[in-house]
Amino acid sequence: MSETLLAPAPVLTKPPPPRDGAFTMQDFKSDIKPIWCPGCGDYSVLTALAKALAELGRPREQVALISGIGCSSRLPAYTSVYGFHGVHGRALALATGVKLARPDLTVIAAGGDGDGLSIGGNHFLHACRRNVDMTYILMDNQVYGMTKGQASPTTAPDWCEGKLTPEGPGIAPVAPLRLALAAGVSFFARGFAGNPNELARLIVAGITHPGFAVIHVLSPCVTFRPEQRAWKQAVHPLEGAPATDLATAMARFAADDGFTTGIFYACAAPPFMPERKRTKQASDFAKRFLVEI
Ligand SMILES: Cc1ncc(C[n+]2csc(CCOP(=O)(O)OP(=O)(O)O)c2C)c(N)n1
Ligand code: SF4
Ligand SMILES: [Mg+2]
Repeated sequence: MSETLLAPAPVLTKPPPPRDGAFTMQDFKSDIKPIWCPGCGDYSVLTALAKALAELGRPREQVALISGIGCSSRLPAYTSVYGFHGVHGRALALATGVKLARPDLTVIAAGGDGDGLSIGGNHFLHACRRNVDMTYILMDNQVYGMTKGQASPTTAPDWCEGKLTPEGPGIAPVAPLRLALAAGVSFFARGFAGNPNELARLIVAGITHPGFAVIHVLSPCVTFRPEQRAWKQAVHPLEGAPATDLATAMARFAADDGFTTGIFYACAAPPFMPERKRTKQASDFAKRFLVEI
């Protein structure tokens, strides 16, 4: 990885897609070759996202993809939409700012379980209750992949392979669904990287939902959690239409084994979008940072 980091920035040569409204998945992928480990679930998340964007048919300059830090947070570099590879745990804070400043954009945040539920857990709670109209792709591999395999908030208490927790973390994992429902989320779906077509459908549903939509993706880390290859056999579809009331959604959580995929909850709640009067220009703000010498 270090060699790649030291390499000169690649020149983006990809021509813009035709403007006739017909996009393909390839139009939303960049020319940069992902450096994820072979077999990493994140490849399929990229494919599902590109497929979803092609289906939605929004020109790539009208979409912003914001991430934090982690293997999963490399996602923006591999797409052709506007991207911001931000600071660890701050994807949602950054995405909120982008959406409030540019409500015309389709704003998507993406990142890992460590990024979104550990250092960024506070932002996750407040994004759920604030209900800004954006979509969060939470790529969960139950480990800190990028920093070589430490336990994350979603790691099972008895996982003993992490060097920092040789006897296992020993505490109950965070359940993103329960956390999101308790914090007031208005849309929650779970997908599996190994089912990119279903995942693309869930991402489209999340983007078209008016409000904050969480797409919780089971995305295996084949390097530090090779046993997650068995997730393919464990996932199963949710039965029934999305719950529209909290009690039904909570009951679904109670019956959930963590491998159910589909839309758990979608309720109508007004998205947060303060009325803004643009009395100041960007240049007025820039003047405040001028240093006279
Ligand atoms: C402020 C700060 N603290 C810690 C780190 C080190 N760090 C980088 S990525 C990461 C965790 C990544 O885990 P996750 O978000 O689950 O992403 P994954 O690599 O598993 O996709 C950590 C702790 C950092 N970059 N910045
Ligand atoms: S370390 Fe894990 S999460 Fe990171 S690229 Fe490799 S397989 Fe994917
Ligand atoms: Mg992770």
